[in-house]
Amino acid sequence: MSSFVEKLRTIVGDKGLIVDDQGKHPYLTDWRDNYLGTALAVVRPAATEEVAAVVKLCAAEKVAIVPQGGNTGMVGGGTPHEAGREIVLSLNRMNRVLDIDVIGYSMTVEAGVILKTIQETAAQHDRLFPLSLAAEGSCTIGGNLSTNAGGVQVLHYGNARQLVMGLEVVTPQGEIWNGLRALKKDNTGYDLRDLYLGAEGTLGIITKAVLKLWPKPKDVATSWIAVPSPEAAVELLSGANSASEDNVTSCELMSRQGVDFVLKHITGAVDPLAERHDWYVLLEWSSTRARREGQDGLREKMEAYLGEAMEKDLVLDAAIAQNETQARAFWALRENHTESQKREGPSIKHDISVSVSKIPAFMTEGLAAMNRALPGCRPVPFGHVGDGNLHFNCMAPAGWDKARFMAHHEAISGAVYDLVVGYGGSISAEHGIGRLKVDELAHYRTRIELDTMRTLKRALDPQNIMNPGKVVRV
Ligand code: FAD
Ligand code: 2HG
Ligand code: ZN
Repeated sequence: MSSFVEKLRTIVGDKGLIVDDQGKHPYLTDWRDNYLGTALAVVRPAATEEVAAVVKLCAAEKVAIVPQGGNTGMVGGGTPHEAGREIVLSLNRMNRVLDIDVIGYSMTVEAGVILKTIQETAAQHDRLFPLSLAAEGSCTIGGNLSTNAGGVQVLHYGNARQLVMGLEVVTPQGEIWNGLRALKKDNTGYDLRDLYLGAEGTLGIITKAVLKLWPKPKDVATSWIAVPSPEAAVELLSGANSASEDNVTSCELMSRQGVDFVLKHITGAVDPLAERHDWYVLLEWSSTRARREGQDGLREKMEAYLGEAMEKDLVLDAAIAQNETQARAFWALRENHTESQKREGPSIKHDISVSVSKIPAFMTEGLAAMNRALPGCRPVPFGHVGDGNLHFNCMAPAGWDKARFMAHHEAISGAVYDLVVGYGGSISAEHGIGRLKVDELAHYRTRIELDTMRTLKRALDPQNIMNPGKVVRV
């Protein structure tokens, strides 16, 4: 065993070190099975001081560090390279909720706490932590903050960046920055916190966070709606904002193709509507005001609104959940999109955004561009239409293997991204850059943007040991 690994063992103990191939394997590959890397060791510190000591050792020995949380990322940011002197630093043992301040609406947690645990802890105290995504049972808050994750409630509460007040970070030199402030206002110089949020582990390691909490909703209405087109979906959402008295918390668009994959691959999934339709919207309104006896609640208001929308031909058919079980079943149809596409076969993902009102035009042009790039491919556009964020995914023609499909990757993604940029949009709305989109970032961001990013990276991490080769090359 090398002396480097033995020094790691002195810091984190046997419990915090994985060196055998079988044990390391799950940490060396990504959720999408796109990458398989190597690492000298997987290191699992139990406390911030241990993280700092590991980073100091790596800095002295010039070993690179790949931080990892739940390893659910979509762009390979948490996976080590195929060759090189790297360790994976997993935060999964740092999984304690440290404090909940019910009066001050905040919670302090370690970086490795699973998102679902945070949601449940908040709920037990009659509070809400609104970050919500299909990977919530396995992703960690450190990963969420490092990717500035989005999810299904961004249009109301904002993305991860908006849900955090303070951070503790271990710098690439192994120093501990304690920025665990529960302050709503703090204009004391440059915002260091914002620098680390969304940095994908390239500038430092997030070890703790102070999160913002909200009042827990007391009245929720959820509907599964067939709409004639993406244009109708956008119009429906626009009207819903006032009809709901600004209580729209989710608005997700899906195509028939995506729903068909869920029905095919996910046991227990059921189409709530009798007839097939081309497009669907999952709309959710929620309010902190409880339903009152004898008064209309959100469900009745939503029913009235959808009735009016039907008369305007914005809605073809709809089902409103009558209880939580039904609402969960609607959500399962949406949340299982990613899993069912993985089971269906190879896919190329495009996590793009344009302004909400441009979604319909983008959809028409984008679908045509994809089909031109590879006739016979199976587009699966879906996602957070209320944020202008589509998962403009492209599945391989039926029966194709990954290698055959990937030969068309550049043509397909180039066509989609060129169009996105023409619309003033973004080539990564919520999943980040990781390793997958490093070249695309270099191509689509301006020289001054790239220079500024590189200047920051070089200043904070002059040895380039913090997740090198991810986000931006220096
Ligand atoms: P990891 O995958 O472990 O890491 C992600 C990145 O963060 C890597 O670059 C890693 O190096 C870095 N990192 C991790 N922890 C730290 C830390 N403590 N300090 C510094 N850097 C760190 N994403 C969305 O935005 N919206 C969605 O709706 C969504 N839905 C998903 C659904 C499914 C089924 C799956 C599989 C993924 C989905 N994702 C979604 C992507 C993914 O869940 C998010 O990116 C999530 O935030 C990653 O968290 P993680 O703990 O798994 O991070
Ligand atoms: C979602 O919104 C995730 O479900 C994953 O961001 C999207 O599978 C995808 O492309
Ligand atoms: Zn998403």
